[in-house]
Amino acid sequence: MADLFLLIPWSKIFTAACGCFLSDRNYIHLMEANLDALQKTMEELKNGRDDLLARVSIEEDKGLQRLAQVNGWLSRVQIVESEFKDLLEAMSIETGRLCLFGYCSEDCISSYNYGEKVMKNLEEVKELLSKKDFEVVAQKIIPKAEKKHIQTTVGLDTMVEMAWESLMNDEIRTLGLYGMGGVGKTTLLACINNKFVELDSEFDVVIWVVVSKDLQYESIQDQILGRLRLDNEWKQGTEKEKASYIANILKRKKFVLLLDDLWSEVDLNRIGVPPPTRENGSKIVFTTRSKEVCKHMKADKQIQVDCLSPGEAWELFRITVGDTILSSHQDILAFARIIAAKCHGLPLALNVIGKAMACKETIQEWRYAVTVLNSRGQEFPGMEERILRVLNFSYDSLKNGEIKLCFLYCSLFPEDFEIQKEELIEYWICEGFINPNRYEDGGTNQGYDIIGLLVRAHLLIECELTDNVKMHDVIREMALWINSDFGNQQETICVKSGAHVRLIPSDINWETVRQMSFFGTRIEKISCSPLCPNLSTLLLQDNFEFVNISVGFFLFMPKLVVLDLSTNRRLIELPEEISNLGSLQYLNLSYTGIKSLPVGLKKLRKLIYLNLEFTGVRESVVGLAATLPNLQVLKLMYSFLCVDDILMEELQHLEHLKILTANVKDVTILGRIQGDDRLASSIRGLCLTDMSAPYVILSTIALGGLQQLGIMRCNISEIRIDWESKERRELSPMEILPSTSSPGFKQLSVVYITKLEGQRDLSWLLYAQNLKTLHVGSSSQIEEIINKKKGVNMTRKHRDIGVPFGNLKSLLLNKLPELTEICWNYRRLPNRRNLYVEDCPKLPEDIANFSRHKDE
Ligand SMILES: *[C@@H]1O[C@H](CO)[C@@H](O)[C@H](O)[C@H]1NC(C)=O
Ligand SMILES: *[C@@H]1O[C@H](CO)[C@@H](O)[C@H](O)[C@H]1NC(C)=O
Ligand SMILES: *[C@@H]1O[C@H](CO)[C@@H](O)[C@H](O)[C@H]1NC(C)=O
Ligand SMILES: *[C@@H]1O[C@H](CO)[C@@H](O)[C@H](O)[C@H]1NC(C)=O
Ligand SMILES: *[C@@H]1O[C@H](CO)[C@@H](O)[C@H](O)[C@H]1NC(C)=O
Ligand SMILES: *[C@@H]1O[C@H](CO)[C@@H](O)[C@H](O)[C@H]1NC(C)=O
Ligand SMILES: *[C@@H]1O[C@H](CO)[C@@H](O)[C@H](O)[C@H]1NC(C)=O
Ligand SMILES: CC(=O)N[C@H]1CO[C@H](CO)[C@@H](O)[C@@H]1O
Repeated sequence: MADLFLLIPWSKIFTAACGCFLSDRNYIHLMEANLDALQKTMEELKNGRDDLLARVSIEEDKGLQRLAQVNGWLSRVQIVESEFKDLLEAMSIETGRLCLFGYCSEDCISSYNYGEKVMKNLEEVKELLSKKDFEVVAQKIIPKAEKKHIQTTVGLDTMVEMAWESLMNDEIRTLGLYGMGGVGKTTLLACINNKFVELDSEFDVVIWVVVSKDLQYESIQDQILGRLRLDNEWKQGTEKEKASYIANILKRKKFVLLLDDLWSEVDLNRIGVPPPTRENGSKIVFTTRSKEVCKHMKADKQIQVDCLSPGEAWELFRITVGDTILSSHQDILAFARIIAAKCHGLPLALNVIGKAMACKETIQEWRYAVTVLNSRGQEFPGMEERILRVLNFSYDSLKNGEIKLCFLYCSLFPEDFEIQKEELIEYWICEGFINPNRYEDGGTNQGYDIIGLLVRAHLLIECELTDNVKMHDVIREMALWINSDFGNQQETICVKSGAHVRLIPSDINWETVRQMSFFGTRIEKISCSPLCPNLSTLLLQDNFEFVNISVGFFLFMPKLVVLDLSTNRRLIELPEEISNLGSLQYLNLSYTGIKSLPVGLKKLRKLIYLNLEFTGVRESVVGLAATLPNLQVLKLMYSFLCVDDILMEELQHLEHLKILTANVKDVTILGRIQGDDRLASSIRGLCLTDMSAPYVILSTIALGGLQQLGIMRCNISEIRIDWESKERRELSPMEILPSTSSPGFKQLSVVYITKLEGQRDLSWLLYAQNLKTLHVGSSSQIEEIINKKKGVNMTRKHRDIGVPFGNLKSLLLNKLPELTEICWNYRRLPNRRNLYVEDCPKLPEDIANFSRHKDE
């Protein structure tokens, strides 16, 4: 309303009001002028505030914290603005008065006061305006505490209060929380953590560390340093160096260290954590399943985390199942109470079983559940065992055998390990758990469907931020336990992970085992030749001391379908006997030291997945198509193998190839790949390497599935994006989604560019609307990432190309001596949380400064 009023010119109103007895025309003019000025200045102030807020938000996205001065200024602006609004509203009354009762003295006095207020407001606005140019708006801080996501705290509130009270007691420096798995210790710790966030306590920093069964000091140190330092330089340090970095920082701070899931004593000294003394007021809180550990850690106080009381347990179960189902029938309610009681107040079990029951709508299903839970009548000594039995019901509720196998398979990965969804699905396909037929585009929706199902059943946990899943450790134990109980006590899944495994243990029953995992151990070499008639999966990745596999090892594994040897950097060769693995379908050798492939590889005719990314393999693969005719997935990116005429021909002969990542050196080869519809559409990753050419054409249509693009050591003056040449071609029936008019690499999410010459800007990146990660480095001619003219031109042409880098999550720029600008509307970029700039001397100060801070 007030705004509408502004449309009527002041002068007219005042002329109509004319002769007030103070009818000092000067006064009226003055007031008129003041109001005019006030509106203009206020407008300026608002713009100033918006600009400042934008600046602040950029800094805050980088993890900096705004200065108190800035906050003060902003709240003053708010007050002044609301005064201004009042004045605007009063204006209609004032002018009304002037018009109707222009001669009444009272009204004139009120109008005089009004004028005075306008004056005052104007002065304040002016003053604020003069102070709007803050040189610095925010400063670097490490957040004191980071909020944790908590699902539900039913029944935990008193526990939290009790733990908090103890912790605030000066006499208590180390607090131990112990209790069985699944009882909610981690949630309790998370509640404590969040209390620090909410209360803005006097502690300098609250650090959360996941320890877990297989105690690894370096991992603990990495988590702590990741929290304490904004740079990355410490990453190269040895354990000792890291300890001294940690000690150096923490000795100056009043800290809280939250250690989740201790299985044995942790030597704080070795980590570098100074003992929390009374003077320093620092605190350590840890959770563990064992009371012993509390003693060893010399906790000043131990608190047992108990299961929920029957009332609380029911409450949690009720909420998890949902009232709609429970109230649908009196009997269901009764059964539900019985089932909830079976969970013995263990929150994990209540959650998991509750979820399993949430989709059961008939009385019959509920009755069946009760029967099953009752039938295993034997009593077990340990609570945990009983709980596992109960959780087993949830497993039992999984629809079919394949889904169960998919679930059990996840227990092969180490505790707390985040499993990439796509990776998991590849394993499942090879194991034959899910439909091996890929869609034309290489996708496998069935796999994602099952993952979704397991997540909803609380059997897998979706990781925050990443596209990964993991298992609660009790659920993982359950999976291992279920497995050990099958088929007359014969173990079919065998998991040996963790630092303590240095040799292949002798207690493995190779005869019966189907899935074997030595993921992340300290094994140095394998020198046995076991008979494994039923072994189908062998996971051997991430064993950083692993150097050699003996000749006999692969001799008797006739059913092996999955062999993962990736991330064994010291492994440089494979025995020829790998040729005996006649059933092998999946072989991951990425990140190994392997430089040449054994000749025997050519006998693996059933292979459908081969990964050589990041290896030193360089020999040509003549005869690949003839020897490995079933390959569906071939990953060669960042190896030394480049697509040349020979490899090109081989690739064209791989009839079933659906997913390819490759390196290309030669422009004409690149053109030929894009000209071959089938081959081009299989490309997921492409690295242009050592290429020298005046221009390169990349077609958004031919390379529609491109997810990762690398450019290394190239001299290319122009990268042209071709988005129309095939645009009107018939859509293949698999393209179910309606094609939108906007051109671009819809799938492209990662771009790495290093040593690229010949280009001043990378404006073509605008065609990667969904880019999440961009690293550009060591390129001497790049001046801008996105050039304004080109960018504006492009967004004008394709309206829906949208904000450049609208989805960017990580931007790393280094050694770009000529870089002056990232993007013209850089300030509007969302998600700049992970911006790293190093050695870009010409970048504007506010961006460069941030990286300078990080280097300190
Ligand atoms: C767990 O559930 C499976 C599947 O129904 C069943 O075969 C097995 O006997 C159960 N295990 C135990 C120990 O109850
Ligand atoms: C192959 O191994 C690498 C390194 O461990 C891993 O990142 C990748 O996801 C694996 N690929 C698949 C499909 O499992
Ligand atoms: C191997 O698996 C088959 C079929 O599942 C089974 O019949 C056989 O007993 C297993 N062999 C051993 C030694 O466990
Ligand atoms: C691996 O072991 C074989 C014999 O078992 C030996 O010939 C070979 O030199 C070893 N390789 C390495 C790298 O130790
Ligand atoms: C890049 O190629 C151009 C010619 O295409 C050449 O003049 C220039 O020297 C090359 N730059 C580098 C760094 O090799
Ligand atoms: C803008 O686009 C037009 C054609 O669409 C082109 O002729 C012109 O050169 C472009 N301008 C710039 C600066 O790229
Ligand atoms: C950047 O840092 C320099 C010196 O560290 C300082 O003088 C300058 O004011 C800073 N600029 C901004 C915009 O923060
Ligand atoms: C932050 C703090 O108070 N640090 C002190 C902890 O105690 C040691 C010695 O006990 C002092 O040197 C630190 O200054």
